[in-house]
Amino acid sequence: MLLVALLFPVAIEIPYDGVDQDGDGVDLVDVDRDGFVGVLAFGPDCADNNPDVHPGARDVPDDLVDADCGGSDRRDRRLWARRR
Ligand SMILES: [Ca+2]
Ligand SMILES: [Ca+2]
Ligand SMILES: [Ca+2]
Repeated sequence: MLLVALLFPVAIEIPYDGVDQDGDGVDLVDVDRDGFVGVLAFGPDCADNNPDVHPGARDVPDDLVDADCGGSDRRDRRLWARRR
């Protein structure tokens, strides 16, 4: 297998460039493989390097991470009401 790997090196796939470098038939547009295409390929995944972040993911309030790609981190209204 090592000889085969040396004779036919697998090309490194460059995501979002519209070119299928590794010959699997498609350009790589879901780098973290969470099932959502990255925004750089006009998909909905706002963090295509983090499988925990995608539309529909649970957005933990006030952790400064927009986990559901809703545009901003969720705020815990009860917590903010208490602080006032
Ligand atoms: Ca590519
Ligand atoms: Ca993704
Ligand atoms: Ca993601």
